Amino acid sequence: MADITLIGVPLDCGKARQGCLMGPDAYRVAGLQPALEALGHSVTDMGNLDPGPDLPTGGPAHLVQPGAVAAWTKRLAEVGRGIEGMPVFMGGDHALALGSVAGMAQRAQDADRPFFLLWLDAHSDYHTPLTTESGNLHGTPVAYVTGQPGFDGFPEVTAPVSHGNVCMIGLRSVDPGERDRLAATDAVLHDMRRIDETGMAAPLRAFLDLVAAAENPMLHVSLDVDFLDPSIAPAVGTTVPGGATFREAHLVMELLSESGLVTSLDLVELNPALDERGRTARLMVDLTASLMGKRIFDRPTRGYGYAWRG
Ligand code: B3U
Ligand code: MN
Ligand code: MN
Repeated sequence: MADITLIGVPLDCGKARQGCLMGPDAYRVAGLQPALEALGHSVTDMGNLDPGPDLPTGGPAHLVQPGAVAAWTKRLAEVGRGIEGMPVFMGGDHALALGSVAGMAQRAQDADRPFFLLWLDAHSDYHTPLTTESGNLHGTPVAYVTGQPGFDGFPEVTAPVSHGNVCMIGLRSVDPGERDRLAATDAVLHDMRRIDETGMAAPLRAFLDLVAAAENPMLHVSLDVDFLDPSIAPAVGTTVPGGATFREAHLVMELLSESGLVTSLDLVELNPALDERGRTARLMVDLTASLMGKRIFDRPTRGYGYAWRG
């Protein structure tokens, strides 16, 4: 069983539309802590973080609140680096991943462990402040944590994630400014076209095999609500049709759980103001429970090649 720390991140500065600051409380109201405790985990809620004052930043004038995002990045990277056990970053928009992923990658480097990143999202979030058209920094975390230039005034990335250790699943909205730079890397990219052909299990298992082959790896999962189809998860500002179905999403979580490889998690982009009677928040709680071991029936790890290492 895992020692889980819930970290409230009411970060809402990664884009113009407000509402994600209510995300942490929506997860609390939807019963995230008791759902994980019912699975036998020990769970501590450390409450909501405060980023402190904005940092001085540079970059193009159309960036949305870069000083606030930089302050959150610094705070979250410090918290992630220092945390024991398994953190769950309850967002907040996806700009929180600049800090959560940087912090977890630093923790991995401190412990001399290889670090892997699974990005479950409709978007590739590979803009830099120099390429983003919207100016929304929630579209930039993967570029930041892999050490791309252009993040003036942001904390230096001292443990950059290598592209070959990044896997994205669910892609269906990638801007031209991201696509060519991303395609030139060795990141593993699965768009929904690929998922239509193969289903979720094969590409995810292939990535988990890669992770499992590493020596004592750490795996961070960043789950954007818009990975899911908007028909099951309406509470997000950037809905894109054609996302993961209810069963596909649970399968991803169950395979991740069986792998025993996941060491940290982001839950991002939930906007409770757009939800329908809390159903998206509840679905995200259910998916997190699947990731943390909830099963219909137990399946032995036989055939998957992994053992639980929690
Ligand atoms: N790529 C677009 C849209 C976007 C990225 N991430 C989200 N939306 N959630 C942009 O604004 O960077
Ligand atoms: Mn995202
Ligand atoms: Mn997204």
